[in-house]
Amino acid sequence: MSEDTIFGKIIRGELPATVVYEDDVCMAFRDLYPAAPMHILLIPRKPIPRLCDATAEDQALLGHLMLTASKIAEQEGLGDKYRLVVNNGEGAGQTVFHLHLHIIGGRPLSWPPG
Ligand code: D5M
Repeated sequence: MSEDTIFGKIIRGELPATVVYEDDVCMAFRDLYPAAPMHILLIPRKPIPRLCDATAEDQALLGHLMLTASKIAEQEGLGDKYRLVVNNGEGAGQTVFHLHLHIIGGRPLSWPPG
């Protein structure tokens, strides 16, 4: 169950996190194992395990996440130099099965990613 993930525990305040943004729909906190000088995770409060589990009902929520990611990047001083990543499923490197956007920046970002 997605509610039982580490991120579900963070939402419920059962695990600590360095929160940088929150509203009724989502919250954002610093990644515990940063892959870059700036690495923030943005999650919906609704427990959607993977992006591919989202439905048409989640359209507004997904749009809100994208716009909020942009707002957080601005708030954190990343300007227009940042990357958003969603690892979908185990084969793509997803380890926590509660949908999350990685907001990564603060260093040059090469392409393609590994
Ligand atoms: O990304 C899952 C991310 O979650 C990965 O970058 C580490 C991070 N992580 C794991 N546990 C925590 C806690 N407790 N706080 C903050 N960040 C955490 P994925 O795309 O699933 O591989």
